[in-house]
Amino acid sequence: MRKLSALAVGAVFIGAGLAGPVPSASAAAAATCADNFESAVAGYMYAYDGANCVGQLGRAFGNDQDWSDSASSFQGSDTNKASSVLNKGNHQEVKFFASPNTGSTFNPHICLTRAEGFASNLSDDYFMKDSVYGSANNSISAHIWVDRTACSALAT
Ligand SMILES: [Ca+2]
Ligand SMILES: [Ca+2]
Repeated sequence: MRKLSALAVGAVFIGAGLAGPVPSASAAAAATCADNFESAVAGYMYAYDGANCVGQLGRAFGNDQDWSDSASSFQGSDTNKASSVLNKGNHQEVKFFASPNTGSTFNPHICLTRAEGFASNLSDDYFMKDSVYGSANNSISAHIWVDRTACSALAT
C-alpha cells in the first residue's frame, strides 16, 4: 500500500514535469517535416492532414487539378484538408490552388519551392500572401507543377 502510493505520487510528479513550461517545444520535437523530407521519394510532392507532416493524405509525381474528384493522386475527402506540404520534386515548384483548377478563372494560389522543401504548418500561409484570400490551411483543392515564374505567392 505504501509502495503504491509512492508510485502514484511519482506518476503525478512526472506528469506535472511533462506538462511544464514548454509543451509546444516538446510537441515540435516529436513531429517535424525534416525526416519526412529525408525519406520522401525524389520527384514527388506530398500533402499531410496534420501540421509537421503528420497524417499523409497522398503523394504525386504529376498534377492533380481536383483533389475532390475520384481520379489521380488526391481524391474525395483529401480536398480542403492539407495542413502541411512537401516538395521533393526534381525540377519544379508546386503550385497549390484554393479551388479545383479549371484554368479559365482566377484561382488563388500559393507555391512551395524545391528550395523551401516543406511548409510544416499552412496556418502561417495565406493564398496570394493576402488574408483576403483566406488561409491555405485546410483549403487546398488542386496542385500543378510549375516554373518559379508562374508563382506570385510562396509558402514559407
Ligand atoms: Ca488538416
Ligand atoms: Ca484528384
